[in-house]
Amino acid sequence: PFLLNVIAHPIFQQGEARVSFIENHPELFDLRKPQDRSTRALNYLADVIVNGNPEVKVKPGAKDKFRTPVVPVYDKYGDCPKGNKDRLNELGREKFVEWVRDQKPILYTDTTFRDGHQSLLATRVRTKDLLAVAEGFAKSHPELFSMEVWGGATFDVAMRFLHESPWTRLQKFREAMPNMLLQMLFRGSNAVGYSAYPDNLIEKFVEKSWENGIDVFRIFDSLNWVEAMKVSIRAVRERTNALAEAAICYTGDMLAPDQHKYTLQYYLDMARQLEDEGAHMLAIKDMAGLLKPLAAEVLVRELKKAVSIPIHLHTHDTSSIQAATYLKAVDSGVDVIDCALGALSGLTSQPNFNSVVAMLQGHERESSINLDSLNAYSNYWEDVREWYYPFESGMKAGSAEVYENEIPGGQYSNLKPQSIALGLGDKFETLKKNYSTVNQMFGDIVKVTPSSKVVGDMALFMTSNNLTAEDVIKKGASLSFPESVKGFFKGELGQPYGGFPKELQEVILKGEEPITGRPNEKLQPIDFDADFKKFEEKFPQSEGFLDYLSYQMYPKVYEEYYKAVQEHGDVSIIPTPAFLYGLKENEEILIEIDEGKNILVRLSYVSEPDSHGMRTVTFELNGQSRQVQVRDKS
Ligand code: 3PY
Ligand code: ZN
Repeated sequence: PFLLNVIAHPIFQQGEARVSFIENHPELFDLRKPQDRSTRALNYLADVIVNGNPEVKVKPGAKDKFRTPVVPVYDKYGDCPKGNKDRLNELGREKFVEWVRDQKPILYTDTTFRDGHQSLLATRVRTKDLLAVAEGFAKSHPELFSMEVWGGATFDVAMRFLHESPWTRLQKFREAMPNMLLQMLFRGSNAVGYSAYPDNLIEKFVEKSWENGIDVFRIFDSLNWVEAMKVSIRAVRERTNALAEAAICYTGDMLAPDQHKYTLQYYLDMARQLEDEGAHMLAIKDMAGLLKPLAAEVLVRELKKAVSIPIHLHTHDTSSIQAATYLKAVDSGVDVIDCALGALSGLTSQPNFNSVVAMLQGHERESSINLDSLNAYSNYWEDVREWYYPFESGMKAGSAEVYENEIPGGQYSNLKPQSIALGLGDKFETLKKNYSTVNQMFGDIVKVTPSSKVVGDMALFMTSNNLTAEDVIKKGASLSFPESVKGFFKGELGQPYGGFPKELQEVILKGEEPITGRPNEKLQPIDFDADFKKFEEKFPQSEGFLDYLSYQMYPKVYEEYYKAVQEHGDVSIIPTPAFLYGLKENEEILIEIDEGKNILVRLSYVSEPDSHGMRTVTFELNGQSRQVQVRDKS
């Protein structure tokens, strides 16, 4: 096959093949046959046509008319205007951070590519749909502080549900947006996962994320435990030229008269510690949207006095009043705010970028942002969002209940499908109440991934077993608690502020001793050379070291992803409606199987199952008939 690859190559056919030709064309060593890509794409499509996409839990054909999203026009061949990535390169980190702090106009981070769809569409938006507007957006909005594009749940969802490489996604963003600061959400000692990893893996992950495109690392700890954030902050400072933006997670209501735990003083102390640890910027991470306007006014004003690094505010609009929070924060001197483009904003996502820009027109800190252009991009997302309708949370209006249940925006959109999958669909109200009960049982903790998952798992457990808080203590000895809950009380996510509630801890651990130090400390450092070699033996067709890091984060998910890629090739090339819903008879799509190389696929006919349960799916591929046999699993 290698020789065939060489002979078939256009340059070889032009008679220009020399020794260096082979060296310069590593793709020749891709010994899979060239037609494999289209064959595998057809196999995948045939399977979805016959059996549906297993992730899409709606009736086939429930909705089969979609508008075609329009990508706003931009100059594809024109130069890319300079942005803050260029500024960071020119000024270096210290001077760049001063520049941010000294800016009077408010700066924006666009979260559409990460938190926006994580919080509204269960993180399901595919690279193809993001990439379609990446370059145009970067060319039209170089004035933004940053684009949040990676990390959080995007890493595992890309592999788990979309069968895409998160690393390839990042590399493509980097290429499409060379002028923009690309930002990621980093869960400190949990990286992009749900458990603690060895320190040297955290360091390696930071290094490789930077090498592949990340400029701003927003680092948090799910219990606000600064001790657990130090390794990541140091790794960003010492191994990269990126910015370490350390976050304080905001919870509860700072101004409530009965708030004695998460007080203004608590946040100021934490912010000072993070600055002392070397953070270049400070984030206020209001993951559930609990920071009310009056609290924001005080918090930002006092933080500005307490630290000298710029302050970046992140919130979720679950209550629907967070634009007011931004107005107060802007008045109090916040440096950067996070918004999502109109059509992917609001509710459990960020406040509406377009409307916030309009809100600040005439304000002394107004930035010049082209609102018409933002609206055009929002219209693109309005149409794309329709494709993903099975992943909508069902929430239709803002809710003040969030002040009670404190469910983070990114988790809310997942909790509903999770509860439906467990047969608890009609108990969603009880589940939300239990979420808040569990928080009190756990001693009122910070709830953000992964600690929020522990609270969610316990709430699901209590809801499905009809347990009250008293039942848990009384019947605890005979209950088999979720693994994540046991791990949490063992100290595997670190130490919560104020410690664990002792009685519940004893009930849950059933005599096992918890740890009190950093969980990562106990983990053996990885011998990368030896371990990577083993990985390559196990996964000979992997994409190398970056895939190895994915495997380290999520061994099982990676293994499944690897199998899927072996079977169906790169499914990220398939247009989203076909990826999710297959094709209807006579429907035609264009698939770019290689750069600039398209195939035209039309579904002709699906046969009835034969006596072995196999159906024949007949396509036309570039006008030629192709048949695929698929087992009907129904
Ligand atoms: C994540 O960690 O995925 C989050 O979005 C937390 O807010
Ligand atoms: Zn968020």
